[in-house]
Amino acid sequence: MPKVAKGETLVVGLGISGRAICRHLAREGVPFMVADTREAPPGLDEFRVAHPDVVLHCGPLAALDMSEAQEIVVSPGVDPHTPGLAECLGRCRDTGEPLVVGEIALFVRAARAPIAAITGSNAKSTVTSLLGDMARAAGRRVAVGGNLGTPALDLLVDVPEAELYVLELSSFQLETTPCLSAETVAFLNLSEDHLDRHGDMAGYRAAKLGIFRGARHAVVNAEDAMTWPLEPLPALDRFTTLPPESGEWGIARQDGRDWLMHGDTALLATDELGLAGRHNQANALAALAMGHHLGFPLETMCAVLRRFKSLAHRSEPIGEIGGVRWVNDSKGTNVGATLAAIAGLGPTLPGRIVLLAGGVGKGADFVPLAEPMARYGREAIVFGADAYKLAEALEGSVAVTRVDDLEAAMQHARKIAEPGDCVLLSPACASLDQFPNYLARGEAFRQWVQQLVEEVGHG
Ligand code: UMA
Ligand code: ADP
Repeated sequence: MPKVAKGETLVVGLGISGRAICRHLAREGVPFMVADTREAPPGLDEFRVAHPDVVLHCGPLAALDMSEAQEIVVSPGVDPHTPGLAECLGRCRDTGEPLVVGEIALFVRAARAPIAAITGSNAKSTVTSLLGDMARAAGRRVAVGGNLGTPALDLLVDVPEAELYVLELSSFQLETTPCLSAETVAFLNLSEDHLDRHGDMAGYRAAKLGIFRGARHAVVNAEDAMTWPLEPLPALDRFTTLPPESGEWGIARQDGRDWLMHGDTALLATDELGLAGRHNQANALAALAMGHHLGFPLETMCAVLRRFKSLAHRSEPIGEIGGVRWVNDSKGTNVGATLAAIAGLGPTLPGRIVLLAGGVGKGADFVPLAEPMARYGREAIVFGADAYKLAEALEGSVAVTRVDDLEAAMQHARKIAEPGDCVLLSPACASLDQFPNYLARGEAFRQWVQQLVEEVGHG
């Protein structure tokens, strides 16, 4: 049986974070070997060039003897309960720390600047990017990454003089972080996702609650008790889309306009925000609360909120044709995200929503979409692997049309949408039955709409 040599660290996974972990260990002079459950992991060639002398084990982890490993650092896509690893889960190193950890545990050990960390089922990337921009505008040397893109460990060398790290963290990353010790954290919302990995909502929430370990300040969603910490923290802020109670960050109506508020203080009228929809107003409040704790001036943060446009594929306006707005929310890959997009955009429209949804539903229950679609929807056009499940959940609440694919859905939407309406691609599903990923799905939508805009423009 192949064996991890005594005193060596084992890196599990050769994806984006696995390769970043290898680079970090090499920089630190820590001896390590690598295992990947796949016979031909994607980063193989790059790995061989970068670490020609490092041993690589491909195949089942249970076929590797880990009994003398110094530490085991797992990639987020690998379930620590996998046979082989599971047996190591209860074990500790001689430092008292758990034997099995993830990339973020190594990052916490090495980072020399405060960490601001963001988790939640949805809106993580938006809030992470907003806070990163606010930090930059406030003159801080900031490094932004994590689940969002650049692996956290690479930030240590990419931005060597960083004064602040802003990290988007997934439940997978938090599950293997014994103590994050962040200066400020946000737990934005919790809705069904990744249940195949975490088993149930309780397991999924427990992983995300890891963000609070050692935190000095936290921002939670006043309307979602699942985001609240189980233990008291040194300081806590709450955001809500309702009028705020004292000290809360919320939204209130004054002089006929809605305002982002901190307690009684009006900060910015919501119609001045670069981002669309009520859900993004909540995201703006979460970023403001974190930035305020970090000492960024409110005026500076509001200036960022005025100019910050949506990230691509997140409630992203693509074009307007004959008074109909076309919005790309391809990143809406679960029911919670699509609910937020419908309920967020619905009240801001003169017309109604034509929803394009479908793909791989990951076993989710689509019934929660029925009520907001009854309130704001004109029609749901469903496609892809789980079209019939979506149709079943929505029929009776809103008109439903089943088509084969996204292109047929767009063609039908073009026929039935009325001026003032919004055609919203927010699939509530993964894209993998018909596209390589959500980006490709969003790009297909964008190209089709842009072509149509040109055709109409040219008469
Ligand atoms: N895998 C194996 N065997 C292995 C290692 C990986 O089968 O030994 C599989 C995993 O099951 C998974 C895939 O390979 O299907 C990728 O897993 P990984 O751990 O190698 O992933 P990385 O390439 O390191 O990318 C990870 C994050 N991916 C996951 O958490 C699955 C990326 O988030 C993140 O950007 C990157 O680290 C840098 O931090 C992506 C993601 O989908 C965007 N995240 C999930 C989400 O946002 O919902 C959590
Ligand atoms: P994440 O990184 O958590 O996936 P993103 O910022 O990429 O988050 O947004 C993903 C999707 O989440 C968007 O397409 C949108 O539909 C949805 N979303 C945005 N804001 C919210 C919110 N406040 N609550 C719930 N869903 C949201």
